[in-house]
Amino acid sequence: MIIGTAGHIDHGKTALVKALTGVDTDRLAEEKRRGITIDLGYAYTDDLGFVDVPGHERFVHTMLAGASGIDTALLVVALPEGIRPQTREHVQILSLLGIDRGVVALSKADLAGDRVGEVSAALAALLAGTPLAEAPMIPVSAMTGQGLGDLRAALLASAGGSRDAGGHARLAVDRAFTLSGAGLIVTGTLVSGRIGVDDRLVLSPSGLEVRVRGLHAQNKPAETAVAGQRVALNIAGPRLSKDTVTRGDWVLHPEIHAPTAAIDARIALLADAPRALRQDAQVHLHLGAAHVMARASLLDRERLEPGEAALVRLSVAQPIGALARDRVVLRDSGATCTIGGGVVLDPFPPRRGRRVPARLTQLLALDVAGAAEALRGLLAEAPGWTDMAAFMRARNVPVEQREVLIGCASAAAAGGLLLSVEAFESVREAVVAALAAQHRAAPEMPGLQADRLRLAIPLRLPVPGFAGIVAALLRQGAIAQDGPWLRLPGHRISLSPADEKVWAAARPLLAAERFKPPRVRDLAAATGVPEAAVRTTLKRLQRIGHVVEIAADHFFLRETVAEMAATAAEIAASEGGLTAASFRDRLDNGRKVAIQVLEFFDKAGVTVRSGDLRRVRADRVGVFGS
Ligand SMILES: Nc1nc2c(ncn2[C@@H]2O[C@H](COP(=O)(O)OP(=O)(O)O)[C@@H](O)[C@H]2O)c(=O)[nH]1
Ligand SMILES: [Mg+2]
Repeated sequence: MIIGTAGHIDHGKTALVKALTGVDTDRLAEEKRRGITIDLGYAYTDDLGFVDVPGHERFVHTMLAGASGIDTALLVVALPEGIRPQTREHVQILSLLGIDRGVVALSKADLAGDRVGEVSAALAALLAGTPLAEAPMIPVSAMTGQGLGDLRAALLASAGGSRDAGGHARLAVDRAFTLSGAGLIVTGTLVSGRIGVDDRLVLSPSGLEVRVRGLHAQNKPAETAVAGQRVALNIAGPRLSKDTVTRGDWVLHPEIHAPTAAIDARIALLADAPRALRQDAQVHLHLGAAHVMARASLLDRERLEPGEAALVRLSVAQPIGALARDRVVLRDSGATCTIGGGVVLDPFPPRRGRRVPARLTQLLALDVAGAAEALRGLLAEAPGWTDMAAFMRARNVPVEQREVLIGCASAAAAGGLLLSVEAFESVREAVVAALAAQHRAAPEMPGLQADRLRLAIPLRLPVPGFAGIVAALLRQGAIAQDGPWLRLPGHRISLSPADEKVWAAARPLLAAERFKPPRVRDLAAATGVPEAAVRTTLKRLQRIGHVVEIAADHFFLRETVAEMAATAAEIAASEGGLTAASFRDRLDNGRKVAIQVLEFFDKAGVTVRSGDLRRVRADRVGVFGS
């Protein structure tokens, strides 16, 4: 259990942590000299772990880095002073971070024990409606020891459920230092998963590789650490040094290393925020232990008034690590006050169409805690599909848990997409309808190639996704495939009566002099069919594989082209290469036609020419069939 202190400066936070643990967390010389906490301090007993934060208004960003990793808050309010500005601001921050467990210490009871009623009434009003509304209030004195036993008991009682140990490991770094003899140490809260000695992880957003040489969990040496613990990792890696790690970095599993420059979030503006949030306002964004400048673009309105909530795109100049359900806190551009915050809905949002109604509906569907529920809700909205890798990464779902999740959401997975059963069904219907229409319009054609088919259906699916769905439909037997052609299982190629007539007349003529067949003009003359009609018919016959146009208006039977390719291969094998002369001699078709055929073979990749000699590619020689 990690307890974070909160409250105005000088209200006795550090003194209470010391009274409870014996540890003085004000360890910096400057902290000693000025008598204030400047950086995060850490103290542990056997059963409690404390993150002590500064109360000074100038160090609220540090308080935020510490508070983002805690489970339980110890809100300290000095009885002589009562509620002060950072009492309010820290309460707001705890509330925005969703921290719903905590204890209020009414400190310095030795100085103003008679103010308990008054201060606790004011606090009850401040906390009303926040997640800490029910927190117990205990008068204490670090000086006399009054109430410390009760305080400790209340803190232990407020310990809650553990965090998500199922996801990939993700540690929010709040400190990095070197220790002589050990090397680089990073500390932070493990917000999900587990980390073990020898694990290979990534420092994010920099992407540097990290190997875990050793670790401490809750200040004790350990083999593994689990979500919810404060962890110190001794890490090593090429190019890794104290200067390459900063507060706000993540140490995480490579699978969830995906720095992002844009985050779609649900943001609430505090009721007492000084002003409305305008379109594209600059804000300080706090996420995990990170703190960066961001631009806030309102997605569903032009202005966000205090007390209201909106969908907001937060854009940052340098990509940061963020996942769905991460809490964010916003402070004003001058970093003088906390103005609001909320929860990340989509850490990998699309670049385009951020404000279209369908997109906003999707974002609302994602605004639930459970991954399966979010997936089901998302797929229930148009277009009914989403990218599987991005969804699973955003929700930190490891591969071995995906099948169950997909099942719980009643979704289908194909080609890297997740689809609702209805969406899959409507793609199937659209594919079948498009093929049926194609077969009706062009009965002489074998069907449609995959990309034409993809563009022929109303859903705009990405190429690999559509390929996956096609594969599934082929497995189901809903469609069939011939080479690159997709068709309905029952489709048989048929020529129109007019084409049938031309083909019947032309075919024997093409076969009679197969290596030097008549050209389109000669066929027209011989059959009495207009030249243009002969040409279109032959082009159609070429598409379905009956003939091949070797040169303009010069069609050969497909099986003849296959035969000529085999002949070329034979010559090349027996003579150690293929010349135009030997090819012409074998086919007896004259030098001009022989060369045209060879040049066609060059283009088709059947032959490769160097000077006067060609070689035949064994892997291509059969492309025209047998
Ligand atoms: N009389 C009295 N003084 C206290 C008590 N707790 C803290 N102080 C004093 O209040 C001042 C601020 O305490 P500190 O713990 O540094 O406050 P923080 O800024 O909230 O961490 C110090 O001078 C402490 O000695 C207490 O219970 N009784
Ligand atoms: Mg302090």
